[in-house]
Amino acid sequence: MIARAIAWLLLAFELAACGGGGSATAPAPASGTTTFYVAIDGNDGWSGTTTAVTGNDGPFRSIARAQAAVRAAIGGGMREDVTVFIRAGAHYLGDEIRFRAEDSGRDGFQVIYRNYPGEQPLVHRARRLTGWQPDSGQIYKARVDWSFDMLFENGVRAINARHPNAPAGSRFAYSRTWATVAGAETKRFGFTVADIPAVAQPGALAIVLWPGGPDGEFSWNQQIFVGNTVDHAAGIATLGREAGRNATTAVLPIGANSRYFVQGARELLDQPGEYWVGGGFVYYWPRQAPIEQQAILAPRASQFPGVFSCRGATADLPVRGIRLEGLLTFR
Ligand SMILES: [Ca+2]
Repeated sequence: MIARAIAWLLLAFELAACGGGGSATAPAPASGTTTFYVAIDGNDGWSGTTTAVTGNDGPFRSIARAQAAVRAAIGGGMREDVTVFIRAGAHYLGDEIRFRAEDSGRDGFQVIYRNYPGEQPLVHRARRLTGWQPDSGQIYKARVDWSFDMLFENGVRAINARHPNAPAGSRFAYSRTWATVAGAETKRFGFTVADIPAVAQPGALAIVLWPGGPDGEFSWNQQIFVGNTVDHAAGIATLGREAGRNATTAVLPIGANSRYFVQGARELLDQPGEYWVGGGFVYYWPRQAPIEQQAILAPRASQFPGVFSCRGATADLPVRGIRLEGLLTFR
C-alpha cells in the first residue's frame, strides 16, 4: 500500500529550479547574511530570522511567508545570497509556491530555499485537514473552503463514498445492470433494486457507468452521469447528463451486465476510507484512529498540480537565480 502511494508522489531531491543552476553546496547558517528560517512550530507573525523559537520570536511558519520576506528583502537590490532554511517535518502548502520575476536572485546573487543542515523537510502541496469534529458513529467532519478531487489518509487514497463498497485494499467493486431497456438503450437501464440505495436526495446520486454494449462486455468507456432519475418501483434508471459535458446518453448501448456504481449521497458513506463532501464540510470515516493524528490531505484541484512553479513576467524578465535544495516534495 505504501509503495503504491509513493507512486503518485513526485520526489525531487536537490531540485535545481528556475535557471538557478549553481553548485549543490549552500552556505551554512551564519550571522551577517540575509537568512530566514521556516519551522513547523514557527509563526508567520515572527521575524523569521532565528533558527528556533526564542521568547516571543522565532522562525516563520510558512514557506509562503518566507517568500514574501525574501521579496521585501531583495526588492531594493542584493549584496549577498539570501537563504531560506526550512526545518524538519511536514510542511503543508495548501497550494503551490509560485515564483515570479520579483522572487528572482539579482545583482549576481541567488535566492536559496533549502533544508536546514542535517534535517529533512517534507514539502506537501496539499493542505492538511484538521479541526475534525465527531459527526455520527465513526464519521468525522471538517470544514473545507477549497475544491479537491482526491483525499489521502497517510498516503493512501480515500474513496468518494459509493455503493457497492470496494473491498478492503481495493477501490474496485461494481454492480451490474440487470436489463436493457428496448428503445432507450443508451439512456435507461434496468437495475436490481438493492444496487441503488434509496437516499434522501436521489437527485444527488451520480452513476459511474461503463456502458458495455448489448452484452455488457465492452468496458473501455467510463462515463459519470448526474441529474439522473431512479425509479425504484420500476427498477429503471434514466441517465441525466454526463458530468462536465453536454452528453445526455451513453456512448454505447447499456446491455445487461454493464458495470456501474453510484456515488454522491451522504448515505453511501458507510465504511472506513470513504468520504463525502457537502454543505462546506468533508465527512470522513478514517481508516485509523485517532483522526487528528492521521495525515489527511486534500490537494487543491488544479490544472497545474506542481509544488513549486516559475513564471516570469516577459521573455526579458524571467524567473532566475533561485535554487531549491534538499527538499523532499509531494504533490
Ligand atoms: Ca459506501
